[in-house]
Amino acid sequence: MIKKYTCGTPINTEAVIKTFQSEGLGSFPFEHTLTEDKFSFTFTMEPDDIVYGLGEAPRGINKRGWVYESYCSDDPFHTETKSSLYAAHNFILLAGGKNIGVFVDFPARVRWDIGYTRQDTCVVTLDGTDFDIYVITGEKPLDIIREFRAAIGKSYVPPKWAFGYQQSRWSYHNAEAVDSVIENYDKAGIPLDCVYLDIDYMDSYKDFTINDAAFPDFASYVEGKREQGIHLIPIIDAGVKKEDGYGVYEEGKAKGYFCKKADGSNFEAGVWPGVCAFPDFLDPEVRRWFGEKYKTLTDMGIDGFWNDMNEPALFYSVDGIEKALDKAAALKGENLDLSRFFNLKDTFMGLSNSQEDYSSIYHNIGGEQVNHQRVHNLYGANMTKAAGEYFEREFGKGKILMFSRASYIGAHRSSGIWFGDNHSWWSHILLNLKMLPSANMCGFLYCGADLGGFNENATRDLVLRFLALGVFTPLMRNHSALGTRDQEGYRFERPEDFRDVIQVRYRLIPYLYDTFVKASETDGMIFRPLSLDYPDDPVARECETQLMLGDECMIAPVYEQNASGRTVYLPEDMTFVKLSGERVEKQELKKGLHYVKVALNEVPLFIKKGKKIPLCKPAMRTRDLKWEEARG
Ligand code: MIG
Repeated sequence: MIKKYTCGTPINTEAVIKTFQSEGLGSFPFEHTLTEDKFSFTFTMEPDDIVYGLGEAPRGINKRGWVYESYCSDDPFHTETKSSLYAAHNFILLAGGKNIGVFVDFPARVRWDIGYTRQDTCVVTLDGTDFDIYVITGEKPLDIIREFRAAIGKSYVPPKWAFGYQQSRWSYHNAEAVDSVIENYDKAGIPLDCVYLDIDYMDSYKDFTINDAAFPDFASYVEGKREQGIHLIPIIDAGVKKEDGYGVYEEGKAKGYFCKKADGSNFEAGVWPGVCAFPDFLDPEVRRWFGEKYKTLTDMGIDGFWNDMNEPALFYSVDGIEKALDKAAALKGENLDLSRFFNLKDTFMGLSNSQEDYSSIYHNIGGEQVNHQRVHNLYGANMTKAAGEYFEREFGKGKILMFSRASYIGAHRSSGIWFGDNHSWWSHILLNLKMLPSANMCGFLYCGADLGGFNENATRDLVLRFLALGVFTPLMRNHSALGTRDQEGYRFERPEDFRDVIQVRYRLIPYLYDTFVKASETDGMIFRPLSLDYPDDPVARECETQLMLGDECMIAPVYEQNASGRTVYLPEDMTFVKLSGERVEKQELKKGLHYVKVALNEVPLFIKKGKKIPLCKPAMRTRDLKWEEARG
């Protein structure tokens, strides 16, 4: 059962699509405090209770013992002491003595102290007093999740080819670079469906333009790749370059479509293109306008996009850098003591993504000027909705691949997400794994991390182990940052090991696709923590390195350097299957702890008794898969 509690006049986030009757705070079931500018509520947790949720967020599947913040953040260091990542997914589920779900539908900052200040207490604090909170009760945790998901609407389903293997890098600078990726993958016999175009495909980083020198006759180039069975996926950034004569900027400016400052002038900040203006995605008219801009690229045959920098990420604001430069100029010739030096340094270090800048932005919501901080967590979600709404109008559902960096619940209906700038760290294999069920609870089914890791240099074994987890994630994309070691599968010795792992993905695509569609249609989860399926099993309850997948199986990737296998816990008797290329090795294992060996070119999978997984023959492209061949 879902009960909705309303306070003040909440901004309509469009997260919930079912209608519920609002109740006042009088009957709100948690202890709470309402001040002039904050609302907080508290509940206690029994020692054995588990708190799930928060979607894309740091730390474990069980969120207890840390403090999180819903505040979409462009932060490329996903260490365990962080509180926020790029998304704001305000759903938590307390499971144990009591089962209760809470969705805080409020697009400003929310702080979740889940046993950080006091181990047995959860305190949720909203930076504002206009909100809806949905409290969901049900017999089992999975019932609560399903009911919540039914309220927020069906998850986005991408085209089938989006389940193929995808290769990205910042950047494949020109057509030759892209061609060489495809050729090398083909030569190594490694399947591939998509190649990504990072910011350098654009002319001076201007959205919806092409660098013609790098990609001459882009439309026929795209068509040629498509004949080879390859989809090119360009990036779109939130900021629009301020440049006279650039159509998107000129139009946006003339129509007043950009975010403003208090004085009514456009808010301007530097991102990749230099000084940019920022479309006011909170305004439906602007969404419609910006969404239609994607047509420039779909007209050229593009059918997939990734939306970036939409927290929004700001390197500096024009006002901020001016102040900083004045400060520096005033100090010229001075003898800088420590405090003045550090103050100056902090001024420059603090230019990016500054709170002061976010506070200076205004949106037009139904004719009212609304400060950005009140709606911060909707900005990227609404950029993505702008495109999603256009795609659906123009092409119908499920034709265009799209995923976003920033997101809020509700965007799961039009798009997927990726987990942003992770590192080529062993620990990030597990971070990736832990976010999967949490994202699923919040409606985001099409998701994945940068396989092999984005920042810093990857190693061959790390990429292989990362990919062996990625075989199961709906988005299976290898991506890495500018200046880091090349990590395409063919770059390392024995590329056939990469072929073996990626072919397993293609063998599983019919199964993974069906599992995905079923989860979307039934408001279910593709990935579940073991604790949800085996709540009475004390070992399963604490397992954070394995996941249940669909109704049939369990995954347990190897996540440690130099390990030739791992310890795995079987909550019931299962068949241990090692998949490698077309090879399948099976072993029956009993419930309990086992050490299993897994070579670098093998993908481990555990199948429940009486269940079957269909496999088809691998192919170089998803379009060449014989789906009907898939048999148990
Ligand atoms: O400031 O476009 O998360 O995937 O390669 C970095 C360059 C901007 C951040 C994205 C990343 C992408 C990169 N972008």
